[in-house]
Amino acid sequence: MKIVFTHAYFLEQDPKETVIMKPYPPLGILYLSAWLEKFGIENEVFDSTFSNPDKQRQYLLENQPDILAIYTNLMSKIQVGQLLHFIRNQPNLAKILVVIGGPDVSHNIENYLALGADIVVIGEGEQTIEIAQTWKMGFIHNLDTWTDLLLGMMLAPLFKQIPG
Ligand code: B12
Repeated sequence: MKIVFTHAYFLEQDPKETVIMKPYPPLGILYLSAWLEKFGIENEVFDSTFSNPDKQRQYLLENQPDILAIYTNLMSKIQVGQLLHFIRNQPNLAKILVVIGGPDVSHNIENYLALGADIVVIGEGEQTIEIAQTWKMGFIHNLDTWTDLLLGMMLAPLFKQIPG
């Protein structure tokens, strides 16, 4: 199960910040990555800050994650939309489960779902990312019924014990 965390803030697209030059680490996805690692669940972080959209897309085509977990805020939402559009129009990325989180989702749930996100997470994402993994492993079949969600919440902690 390949899980990749990313965002869509590119320093090269932020002329102000290239002058100030105090870019910051994407804390939200780093917390989630550390959370999964704590339970032996391997994952990668593609930090887009010092990269560009083409390199990010090439990385996805080469690495083919099972789950792509994306941070979005009002500053990067356009680039996130473009990334989603790219993924949903790439036949060989069709099987990716896209999970979106961060401060901008709570006000734009329908938009992110319409852009092709599978799961939109409001608030802290630690538990949801575990459930997403349980789902992708095929132990629950969908997430639109309460019973499945409850099952996912019960099963997810079990999978923390199973390394890798
Ligand atoms: C610290 C902070 C900053 C720091 C940097 C934070 C960082 N390193 O990530 C600095 C000062 C650099 C900053 C800058 C800006 N910020 Co600011 N910032 C905050 C603040 C106060 C705390 C965020 C934080 O670090 N939390 C700790 C981390 C661990 O939590 P988190 O990021 O929320 O992540 C958790 C969840 O969101 C979720 N999650 C996050 N990502 C993902 C991804 C997935 C897939 C999933 C499932 C879950 C998930 O799970 C995470 C772990 O529990 C928030 C307000 C708040 N209380 O949240 C505003 C806030 C996020 N910032 C905001 C804004 C507007 C900005 C600026 C655009 C301001 C500006 N005009 O320049 C810039 C954006 C710069 C940019 N390039 O993106 C807004 C965002 C609003 C929106 N709709 O997007 C907020 C909400 C403040 C507000 N109320 O307006 N910010």
